[in-house]
Amino acid sequence: MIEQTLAIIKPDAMAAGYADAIIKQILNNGFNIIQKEEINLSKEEAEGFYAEHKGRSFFDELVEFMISGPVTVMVLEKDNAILAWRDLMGATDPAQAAEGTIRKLFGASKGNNASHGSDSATSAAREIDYFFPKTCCSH
Ligand code: IDP
Ligand code: MG
Repeated sequence: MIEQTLAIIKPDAMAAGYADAIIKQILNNGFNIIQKEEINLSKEEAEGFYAEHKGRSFFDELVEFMISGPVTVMVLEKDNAILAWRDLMGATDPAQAAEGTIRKLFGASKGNNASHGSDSATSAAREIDYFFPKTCCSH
């Protein structure tokens, strides 16, 4: 099934100059990038985006990281996009991520792991709507 998912190139990867290489990987893997915007998240936006993690030990660190510099937010589309993008990113911790994945190639640590991807259809609909209202399938 053709799906859409939300991808973010996180501040670490943006600052290191990896954005173009990551976008190249996305296109090489057959995704269509149907929305793309470089933005600076406010603290409130970052907290709201990661609301599911509120109360976790790493929440404050995560929010500070996500507002530390610009990010690129994108809507990716292809067959099974949600799982396909999670697979291409690799495991949350770059040390555990498979060879050739984006987090393995460009991530430095479990926190600074270069990219975000929606983890389910429900998350994808919410996250796409969070940054690109009226884009996703839920409308
Ligand atoms: P995911 O991004 O692979 O879905 P989640 O468990 O949803 O992973 O965590 C969201 C983000 O929070 C991670 O991508 C990472 O940036 C950060 N994070 C998760 N666990 C830790 C941790 O133990 N220490 C620091 N940051 C973490
Ligand atoms: Mg997650």
